[in-house]
Formats: sequence, structure tokens, C-alpha cells
Amino acid sequence: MTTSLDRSSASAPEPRSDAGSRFPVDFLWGVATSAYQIEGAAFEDGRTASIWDTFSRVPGAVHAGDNGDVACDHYHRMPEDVDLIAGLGVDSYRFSLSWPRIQPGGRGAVNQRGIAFYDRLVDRLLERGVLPWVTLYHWDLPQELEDAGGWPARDTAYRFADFAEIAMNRLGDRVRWWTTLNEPWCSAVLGYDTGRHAPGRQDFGDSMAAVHHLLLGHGLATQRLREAAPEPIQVGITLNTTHALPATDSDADRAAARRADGFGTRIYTDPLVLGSYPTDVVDELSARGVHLPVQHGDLSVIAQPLDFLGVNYYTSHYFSGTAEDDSGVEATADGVALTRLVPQGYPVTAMDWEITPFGLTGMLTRLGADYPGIPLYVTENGAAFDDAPDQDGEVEDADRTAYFAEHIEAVAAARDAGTDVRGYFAWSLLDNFEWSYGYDKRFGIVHVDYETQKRTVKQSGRWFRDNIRRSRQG
Ligand code: IFM
Repeated sequence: MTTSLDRSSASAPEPRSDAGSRFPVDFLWGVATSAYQIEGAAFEDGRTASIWDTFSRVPGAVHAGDNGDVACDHYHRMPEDVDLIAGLGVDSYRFSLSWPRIQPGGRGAVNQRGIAFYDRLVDRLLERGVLPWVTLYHWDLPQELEDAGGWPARDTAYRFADFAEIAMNRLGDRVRWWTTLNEPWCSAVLGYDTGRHAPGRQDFGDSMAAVHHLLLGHGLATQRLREAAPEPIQVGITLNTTHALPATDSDADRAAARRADGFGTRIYTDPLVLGSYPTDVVDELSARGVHLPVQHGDLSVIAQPLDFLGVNYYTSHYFSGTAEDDSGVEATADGVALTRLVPQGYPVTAMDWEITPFGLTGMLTRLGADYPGIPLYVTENGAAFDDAPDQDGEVEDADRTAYFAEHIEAVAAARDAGTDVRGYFAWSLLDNFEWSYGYDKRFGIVHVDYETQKRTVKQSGRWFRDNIRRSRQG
């Protein structure tokens, strides 16, 4: 394993920011990954198929036919990867548990060999002084649960609560930070409406049922985590809230942005925090003949007190409410009728996502204002760029470094405005399996050579480490 940490910043000038020094010493700095994106060992030690194992084998579903069979081989390289994490000087490592590794098929007995991996991971992190931050669900639903109906089926929420209890029983003596779901919008909309993610279904009504059952699963799991916890814990959820802005000041565009905000943000945050679905969203759904499958008592289960809200932020979106014209702007396929995304001409990342750091300030301050009293953590932020080691073996990803500097500055600005943001996790520790983009898009602050599995800390990783040091100096 190469860690270019020690060869340090001497070679190339690195973008500087004093952003780090604008954070208190107890601000939590971390790096994040998820199980399917890095672990590999897809069928080892009793793990069974997840929906991503199945979906990635559907011709055309994933770029170049890639899958997570090997990924970053983290399952076998975990000890060295934890050393890498510790070398970055972070406080915390946010990772997810593979449900089909721990509970094959999604129900019934625990797979001891599978859960033992997370035991070892947690122990190793603690030995190296890194706080484990567990996400229970980062999209790898056991295939057998999908075969039984997936998230549109109510039973999946109860199975998820059982899984949460298993995880708590085994890891709760050492893990204090628990996130139930990562980005339920992606699971529901990309998984069951647009079909761009596993399981690849395309039914708007099903996707809205999935929204409700994911939220119900969150509420049930939160209850079970708290009941089973042997020590005080912090439980929350991570959302990729949509930072929706109107393309112009016209009434139509403002309405489109409001609608996108309803379906991208408030349909999650309102039930989670306020205990009700937003009426404008419910009205629009019923006008389209869709009804959220809410049963008596569900909303109070969903609205469990949150110890924190995780916010994943990558870009902002500008919406237009006018019908498609000949401007070449594509209609969105996000289940929100009559809404178009309008690019603004900002520089873009390799994902074609516009770089809009001000939107992170906007999103955080808005969430802080609309849902006061809940500490916020940026649980993911980062960028894909086409980078590769140079002739000296270094990855000088100045564009990613600048992205981090600007976005960390944007978090500082939200804090200056009085928003209670307590932590920031870079996405991602490693280049990894970027879902339907396969290995084509690299988000890591550590480069992975997939042929050799060699890790090389990029310039952005060194900058991130230095930024944390600056923040510790107060
Ligand atoms: O890689 C993903 C991650 O799994 C969830 N949030 C967005 C990242 C970048 O697309």
C-alpha cells in the first residue's frame, strides 16, 4: 500500500484555505464509504445476493458491466485501510453494514462470519483512535426481500427493524453513532421510479410506497436501536435533500422549485421531524391517483426524536415550471411532472454536476431554520474528477481539493449564520463502485488502482488531513 501522506505537500502547490481554522476543536471530521461500493467479497463467508449484485448483472444497467464482486477488496484489506484512515487524522469513519452479509436473505439467523467482519472493523478503528459511525442501510437490500416486494412492501420495514436490533446487539457496546438510512430518495426514486438504480423498477406509485416504508423502517429501527442499546447512543438519518432553486423569478419557476423541494426534501423531513407529510405533496399525489400507504400510528413511529440529521450535498438544482421548449433542456425523470432542470453554466464535475458551494450554505441554513433544534452533520460531500497517478505516482487533484476547500468554507459560513453544524465527512475515502457509473467515476481522496488494489493518497487527501490539523489548532 502506498500512502503518499509522508511525501506530503512539498511537490506541488496546494490550494489553501483557512477554512479549517474556522471550526471549533470538537467539530467532527470524517471520511465515508459504503459496503457495496468498497467491500467486494460478494459471496464470501455466507453473504448472499443484494439487489445490487442482481442489478449489476442486468445488461446495460451499469457502465461497462461493472459490479461490486471485488470493488476495493476492502473486506480483505480492512486493517491496512483503517491504518490509511487513521493516517488522514480524521475523528470518525462512516461506513455501512452489508445486510446480506450479516443476515443472509434479510430475515432469520445471524451469519456469524459476516458480522465478525464488522466486529473486527470496529475494534481496529477504536484501536487506531477513530470513532466508528455506522450506517445500517446504504442501498444493498437482500435480494430475497426484494423478491418478496422490496421497499414498496410494508413488511420490509419490519425486517429492517430486526436487522437494526441484530447490529445493535453485536456492535452497540462499541458504536455510539448510528444512521438508519442513507439517502432514502435514491432508494425510492432511483430504485422504483426511474429504475436507474437497483432493483431497476419503474412505477411511480411503488416508489411513493417505498418512500413511506423506508421512513417507517427508519422509525421502527430507531425505536429498536434505542431499546437494545447497552450504552447511550446517537441515532439519526442521512438525506440527500434537494437544494431546489427557481431558474427565474417567474411564478411558474418558483412553483416548480417548491414542487421539487416537496418531493426531494419535505416529503422526508416533514414526517421525520413534524410528524406529517407536506400537504402540497399529498395533494399533488392524490391528483395523480397516488396515495401514500400510511396506516394508523405510522406517523408517530416515523417522527422519533432525531439526535442528528445527516445531510449529503453535492450540487444545487435550478428548476423551471414551463413546458419544455427548444432550448435543449432535458425534462427530469424524478416523478415530478412539469419540472425541468436548467443548467446554470457553473463549472461541472465528472458527474456533470454543477459546482455550487453556496448551495451547501443555503441547504444547511434552511434545514436549521425550518427544523430547529436538530444538530446537523454533513455526512457526505465530495466530487468525481478524472484523475490518475502522474509519472511520479502522485495524484494532483487540484480540482477536487478546491471543491473541498470551497464546500468546507460553505459549512463555516452556515455556522457563522448560526446553524448548528457539528461535523463534515468527505465522500469518499476511496475511489469505488459508483453505482450505475461503475468504476468510471472516482470520488476518492485516495486513489485505487483496481488492477493492483494499490492505494495512493491524493493531493485532496493530504489537504484534508492538513485542514483537520488547522482546525485542531483552533
Ligand atoms: O457514491 C454515492 C453514495 O453512495 C451516496 N451519495 C452520493 C455518492 C456520489 O454519487
